[in-house]
Amino acid sequence: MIDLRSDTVTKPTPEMRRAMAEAEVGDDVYGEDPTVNRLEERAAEITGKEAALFVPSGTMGNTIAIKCLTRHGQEVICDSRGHLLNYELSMTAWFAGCLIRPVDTPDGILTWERIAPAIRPLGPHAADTGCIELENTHNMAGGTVYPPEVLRDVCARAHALGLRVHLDGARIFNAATACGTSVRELCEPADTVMFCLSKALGAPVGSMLAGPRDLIAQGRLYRKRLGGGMRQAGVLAAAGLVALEQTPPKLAEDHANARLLAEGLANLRGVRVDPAVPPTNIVIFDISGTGLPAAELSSRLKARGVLINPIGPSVLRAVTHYDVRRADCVRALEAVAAALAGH
Ligand code: TLP
Repeated sequence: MIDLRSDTVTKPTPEMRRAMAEAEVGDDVYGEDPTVNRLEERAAEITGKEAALFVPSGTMGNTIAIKCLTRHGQEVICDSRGHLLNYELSMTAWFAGCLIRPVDTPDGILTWERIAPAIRPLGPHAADTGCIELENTHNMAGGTVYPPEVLRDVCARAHALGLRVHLDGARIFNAATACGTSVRELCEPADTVMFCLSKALGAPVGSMLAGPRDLIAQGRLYRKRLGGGMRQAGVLAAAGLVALEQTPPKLAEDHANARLLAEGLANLRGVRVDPAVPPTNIVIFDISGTGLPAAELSSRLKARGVLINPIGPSVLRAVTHYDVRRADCVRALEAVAAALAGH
């Protein structure tokens, strides 16, 4: 099977498995797992923040960040296609007691011009804005990337109003690769950042939440409340450390493979790719011009050995990662062309 459903499907590399087997461990709830501690220090260093916290998932990282940055009853500004709003089972409401104020964008990029009208002061008819959330890269907009100057501008203007910014950087290493800059530069303007070890970086489990020391200490307690106290988690952190050192240089290849897929798809009649040139590893394509439902194409592809998920009635998402190579993408394109034949 050529699995393009997500970059979450990667299997740990032999180096990761070796590091996991040999990891030095302790009870992390007591702060005594040396491998987790090393991973947290490394994540803080890479993002340029005071401290970091190892969490089981990106969802838990975002959930804890929003809880730390808001008060019950506030609003969180977020792009309307954001992961926080659409794929985290309403955790912002469930755990932080906040409502998401969605903002439409053509490309997933929240500029200040788009954010400003959504900011609300507390009043008899409105809840106030608690924080702003940005997603970089933006998953459902097609792996789009914030220009670094937009990130800096949004955060500076938010801070001037006393508002803090959380960055959902699940794929921040992809963003840094696409911009030719460091992860640190992209994280610097935001107050907190979550990034995933288990997406494009290829570790089997885990995400990091980084930010100011006092906020991360508070986040550690929320992690425990959510059932995320992981004890001898060094076996997982060890794979994360390997992922951090070894995978970032390979991401450009995933991006080139995504471009190859996008160009091939755009050449098929009735298929539209959004955006036309995906900047990172996510290819969103619309097949409404073929008349075939996305779910039907997905099942036809499965029968041909290719997994691609529908994300709407006529839209599918293909994600490249280190377990699919260029030749696999060429085969996947052939499968799509064959599955669409006659449509
Ligand atoms: N994204 C998954 C699915 O949930 C859609 C995927 O296959 O892409 N932020 C962003 C931007 C994400 O893309 C994801 C996962 C998360 C947060 C949540 O991470 P996990 O799955 O570890 O909770």
